[in-house]
Amino acid sequence: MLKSKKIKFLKISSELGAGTRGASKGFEGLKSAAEAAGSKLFSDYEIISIKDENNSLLKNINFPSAKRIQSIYEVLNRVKKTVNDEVKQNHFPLLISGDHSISMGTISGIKSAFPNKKIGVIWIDAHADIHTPFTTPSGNMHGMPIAASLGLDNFSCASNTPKKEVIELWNNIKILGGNTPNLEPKNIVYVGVRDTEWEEDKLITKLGIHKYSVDFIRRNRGIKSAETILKKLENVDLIYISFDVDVLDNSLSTGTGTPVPNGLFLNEVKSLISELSKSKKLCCFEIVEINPTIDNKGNLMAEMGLEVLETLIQCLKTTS
Ligand SMILES: [Mn+2]
Repeated sequence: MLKSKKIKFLKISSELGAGTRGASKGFEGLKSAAEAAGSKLFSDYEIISIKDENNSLLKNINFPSAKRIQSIYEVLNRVKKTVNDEVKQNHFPLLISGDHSISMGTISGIKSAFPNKKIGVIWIDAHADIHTPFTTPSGNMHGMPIAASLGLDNFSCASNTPKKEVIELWNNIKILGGNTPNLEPKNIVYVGVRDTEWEEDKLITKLGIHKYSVDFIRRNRGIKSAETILKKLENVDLIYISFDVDVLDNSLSTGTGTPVPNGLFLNEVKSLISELSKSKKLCCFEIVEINPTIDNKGNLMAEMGLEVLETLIQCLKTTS
């Protein structure tokens, strides 16, 4: 990113896409971690809050194959609009979101601001999040943002029959950023993905999405890994990094809904993200899935997240 850009925090406490409750407290967790560490992170930048619809959690689930899709759609529209406005003003939106379903709005916002630009996505996550309402075993929409951004249904692996209303809303989400899908498969890079389901594996193989394992990042370190990843994205115009804290090893990712063993260590993530952030194409960053309410090691997960954000901002400020 260029250091001339103004960083703006976007706070989104929506947790409707997750199966475990509590990701809405991610921002508060980070704030407490910052206070405890004497970090001025949250006083140095403007924070824009986006209204959530978490009160819909009190209502019944009408659509098991895409839980809370109506309320999520409302939040996604707000996220899209705010991200669109910020990137258009040449600001750098740094989203602190609840669950990962929000990234459907984030990517749509970038696309609607720059309809003719090619967007690249670096998806740093233990999960591939390429389910659809037709394939999901859980119905949790935080497992669907990549499929939505690609405009896919994955009918050939379908095992659910979503209701008409769900299909309509899903189709709207797929084109939230404009009339064409937000992303092309070749412009997505998965980092640290290690917990997928067969419906996802089939699609990833069919589409030939680039994948870099934990071992690859460990062997190549930050600089070489970042170089390889950015080379894959050399034809895109803009890059968005989506960082799900569950990419970290489960010894560190204590406060997140879906922890997975054999993940990255903190220094590996920090060094990768600091190298990636040197790209002038980087236009937006998002951190998701911090859930302090289930953290059995105090506020460790948020402390890890804070360190990553501090490192990122340090690099953003110095990249010219
Ligand atoms: Mn994940």
